[in-house]
Amino acid sequence: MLSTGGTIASVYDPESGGFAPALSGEQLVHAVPGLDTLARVEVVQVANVASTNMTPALWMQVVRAAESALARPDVAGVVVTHGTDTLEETAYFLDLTLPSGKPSVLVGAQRAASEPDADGPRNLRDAVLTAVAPQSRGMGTLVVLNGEIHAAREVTKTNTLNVSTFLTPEFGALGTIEPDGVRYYRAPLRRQHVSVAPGATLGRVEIVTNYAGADGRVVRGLLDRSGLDGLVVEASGVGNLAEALFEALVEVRALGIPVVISTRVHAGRTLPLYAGRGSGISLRDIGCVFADNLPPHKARVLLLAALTHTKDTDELRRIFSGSDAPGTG
Ligand code: DAS
Repeated sequence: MLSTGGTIASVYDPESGGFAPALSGEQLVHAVPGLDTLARVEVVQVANVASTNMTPALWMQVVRAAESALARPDVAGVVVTHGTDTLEETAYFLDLTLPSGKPSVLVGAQRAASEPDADGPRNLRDAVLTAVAPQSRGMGTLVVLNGEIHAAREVTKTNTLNVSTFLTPEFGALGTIEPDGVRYYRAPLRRQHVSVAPGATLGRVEIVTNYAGADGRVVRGLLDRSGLDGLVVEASGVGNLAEALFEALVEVRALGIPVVISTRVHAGRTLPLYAGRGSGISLRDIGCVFADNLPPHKARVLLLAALTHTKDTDELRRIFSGSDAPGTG
C-alpha cells in the first residue's frame, strides 16, 4: 500500500477549522478491523498531501514505488491511498505506465478519518480485496470507492460531497464488491501502455478552455513564457472553438508545439466534423490532435507521457487513437 494523503488520511484541525492530511498509511491500515485476515499489507508512505498538491514528479515516485512492489513475487497487487480531487489523473498515469498483469488500485474517501461515519476504512478494505482478487489481473489500474470498481481511463469524480462520487458515466462500473467478494461484469478494452523511462522528466503541458468570447489572450500569455511543451484545449461540443482562440492556436502550432483537442462535454469523442476557422476541420488542418473521449485533464496525462517519446503529429495521433507509443507494448 502506497500512502499519499487526501481526505482518507485527513482529520479535523480545530485551529484552522478544516480538514487536513495527518494520518500515516500505517494508521489507515490499523483503522480497518480484520484487514490482516484478507492480506499481508506492507505500507510505503510516498507523501501526505491533499491531492490538489499532487504533481507529475510525485506520479513518477508513485509509479517507481509501485513498479518495485509489483516486481516482487510475493506481492499480488498495489493499493494507492489518495485524495479524491485529482485521483483520476494519478490513476490514469499509473494505468498508462505500469506493466499490465498485477492490479494497482486507487482508493480515497469523501469523509475525513475523524468523521464518525468515515467511508475510508470500508473503501480501503474493498481496495485490498480488489488488489488480491485473481480476477483483477490484467484489468490495469482500478479505482475503488463506495463498493464499485472503475477503470482508470474512464472514471471521473462526479459529486463534490456524496460518497457515491466516482462513476463511469458513459460505460458504467467494471464491477462491484459484494458481501461474498469481488465481482466483475466487464473489462476495460481501451487500455494502452506508454512507457515513461525512470529518469524522464515530464514536460509542461497546460490546459486552456473555450467559452463564449474566448479571445486567445490566455494562450498568447502562455507563449510569452518559455517552456511550453504542449497544450490541451477544452473545446466545446465535438471539438469546436471561438475563431479568436483558434487564431492564437495557429501561432502555437507555428512553433511546433503539440495541441490536443478535448471537450468540455462530459461524454463522447472530439472529431473534425465542422468547417470554418475554429471548427474541427480547421484544427485538424493545422495539426491538432483529437483526444478521442478523454477529458482535458486525462488528455494532458496522456500527452505528458507521449511527449517523452515524440512530438510528431502523426505519432501523437496514433497514440491518441489508442495505439501504444513507439518501442513499447
Ligand atoms: N482533500 C481533497 C484531496 O486530497 C479531497 C479528498 O481527498 O477527497 O483531494
